[in-house]
Amino acid sequence: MPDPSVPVSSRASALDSLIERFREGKTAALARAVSLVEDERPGSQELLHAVLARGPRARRVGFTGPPGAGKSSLLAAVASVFRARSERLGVVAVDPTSPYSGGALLGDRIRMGDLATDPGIFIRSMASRGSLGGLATTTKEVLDLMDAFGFDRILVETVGVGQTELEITAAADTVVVVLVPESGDAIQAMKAGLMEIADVFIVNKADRPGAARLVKEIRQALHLRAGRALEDVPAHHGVDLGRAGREVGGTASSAADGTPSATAKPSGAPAKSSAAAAKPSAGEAPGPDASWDVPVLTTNALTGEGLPEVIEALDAHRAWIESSGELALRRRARTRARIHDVVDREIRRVAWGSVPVRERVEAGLDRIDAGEGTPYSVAREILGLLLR
Ligand SMILES: Nc1nc2c(ncn2[C@@H]2O[C@H](COP(=O)(O)OP(=O)(O)O)[C@@H](O)[C@H]2O)c(=O)[nH]1
Ligand SMILES: [Mg+2]
Repeated sequence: MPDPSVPVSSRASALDSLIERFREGKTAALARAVSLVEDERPGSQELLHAVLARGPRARRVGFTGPPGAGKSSLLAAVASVFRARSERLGVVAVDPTSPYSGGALLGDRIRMGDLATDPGIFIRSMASRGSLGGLATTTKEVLDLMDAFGFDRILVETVGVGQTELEITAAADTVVVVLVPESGDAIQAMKAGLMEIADVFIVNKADRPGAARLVKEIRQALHLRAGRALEDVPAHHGVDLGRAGREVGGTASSAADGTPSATAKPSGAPAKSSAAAAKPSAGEAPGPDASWDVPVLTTNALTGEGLPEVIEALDAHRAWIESSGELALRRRARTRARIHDVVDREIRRVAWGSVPVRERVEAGLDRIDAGEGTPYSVAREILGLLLR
């Protein structure tokens, strides 16, 4: 809602100068822009519109997995490698359980100490939406801001609690799922939907017992899934109905109540990249290399063991999504989901911010109490008012 105490003209000129400083690459302007978007303050949509026109460029890598798996440690290790390549990095940590503050990155000052003072890296931690998690639209908008600001790469950490974990596909081009021997077996990971979202699996804490067994289980589960998915794929590159249905289903369920359901595939989540799932759908030419074999790697984030293989896998996945057309598909799905999100958010704002609507709700409640209506009759009346 516009703040009536601030004259519109001065707000507009403040926004213009923010946009200008943002475009000049001033980090302070990025920080202000992020706050503006995060708090959904007046001007945030104009700001996003102004800076996003250029389209996405950054390489977005998401790390997800259970708390304590070593996501932050791995992210820090990976970040150091990319910094050594002179890449400019944006980092977003979404964790409802860790009280991140100021420059205290990712819950561990010591490991990230060097990075926290590096001007080539911009770090922001954000809250997830509600106790069930889920990436807030504003979080995805912050990633877009970082992209527009010109970072070469954006690293995102989300803690694996239900929807947040799966929704990382809506934010990242490459999804790294981090598990540890203690986090359970591959069947659990399969049930949690992790096989669908992982582009790279990492079994971290390889120094602990059970790492090799977990790697083997994950590989078996991936094969199982690829085999099963293959049965759904019609011959001769026909229409992949299974995939089309999933996409429509996910979108419909998120549009219906404004919140993605816990069971649905995250809205806009691109079809994932096992050999079978990457089969081209209707109208697409098969890419030069239409399949991606999800690597299952082991690391020790504390010693850096396995890190070169992780970097290699990230680079290989990048090359694959670019050459196969998968990146374009993922970006398109992401943009579609964003349009839905913004429309949903605006409809809610318009509906529940309207005084006549709120009055109708109260009047409707009185009628329901008097036995003269139901929530449905009142809702119909309100919709009639809004759509008039
Ligand atoms: N033994 C061992 N400990 C690790 C490893 N990676 C991370 N840790 C430790 O596990 C704990 C959780 O790590 P953190 O990166 O904060 O996990 P996150 O919650 O997934 O971000 C920290 O105490 C780390 O030092 C590893 O490879 N081996
Ligand atoms: Mg962490």
